[in-house]
Amino acid sequence: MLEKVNERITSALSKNDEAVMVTVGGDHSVGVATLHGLHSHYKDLKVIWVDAHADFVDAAMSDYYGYHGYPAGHACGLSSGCFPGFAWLKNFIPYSNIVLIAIRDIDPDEWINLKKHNVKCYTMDHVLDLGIGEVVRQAIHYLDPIGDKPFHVSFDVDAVEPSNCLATGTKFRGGLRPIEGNFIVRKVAHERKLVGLDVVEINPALEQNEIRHTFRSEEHYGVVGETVGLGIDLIESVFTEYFTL
Ligand SMILES: [Mn+2]
Repeated sequence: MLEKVNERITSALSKNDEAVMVTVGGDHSVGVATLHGLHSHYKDLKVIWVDAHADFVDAAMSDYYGYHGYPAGHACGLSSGCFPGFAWLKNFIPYSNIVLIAIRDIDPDEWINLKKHNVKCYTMDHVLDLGIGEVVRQAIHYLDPIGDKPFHVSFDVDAVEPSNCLATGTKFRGGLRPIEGNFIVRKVAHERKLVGLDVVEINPALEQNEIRHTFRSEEHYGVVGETVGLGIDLIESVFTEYFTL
C-alpha cells in the first residue's frame, strides 16, 4: 500500500507539479511514502512533522510493535533495511531537512536517535515557552533561510490537545490548540511553497462520543464530528489567507 502511495504521488507530480499533494489518513505510516514521493520529485524537500510522537524509533535498536513508531525516521534512512517490502524506499530525506513540532510523548531511544542525528525538535515545552509563532518562524528559517525551497507538512492530529481531538488512536495530554495547528499550515503556506500536506491518524470509528457541534464555519456546523472537522480545517488552511495588515 505504501509503495502504491509513493507511485501515485510520483505519477501525479509528473503531470502537474503545481499541485499541493494532500494525503488523508489513516495511519501515519503513510508519511514515509508521501515524504519519499515528494522528495523524489523535489530534490531539496523540507519537512515539518507535527505530531505528539517523534515517530523516530530505530528498528535496529528496538522491537517496538507497530510501524507507526518508525515512519519519520525511516524516511530519513533510520531503520533502513529492517523491514521487508521497502525496496522502493531509496531517496532518504537528510536529517537536516526535517523539523518536528509538538512532540511530547517520546521513548528514551527516540531521544537518543534524535540527538545523534541532530534532528531539530520543538517539543510542546518549546511551544509553551516561545509561542507557536516563534516556533514556526524558527523552524522555517532553520530549514530554508533563503526562502526558495519546497515544504511538506505531515500533520498527525494527535499533536492537538486530546479534548479537541478524541477520534485518534494514541492521545497524549498537553497538545496544540486547533488554531495553533491551523496556524502552522497557514504560516508555512504563506511563507514558502507548500507542496504537500498529510492529515493523518483520524479514526472516525472512535468518534461516536464526540460533541457534534463545533465552532467551525457555518456551512460545516454540526455536519461532522470534531476530529474530522479539525482535519477539514487543516486542509482548508492551505488555501486560507494569512491575516496581517
Ligand atoms: Mn505520527
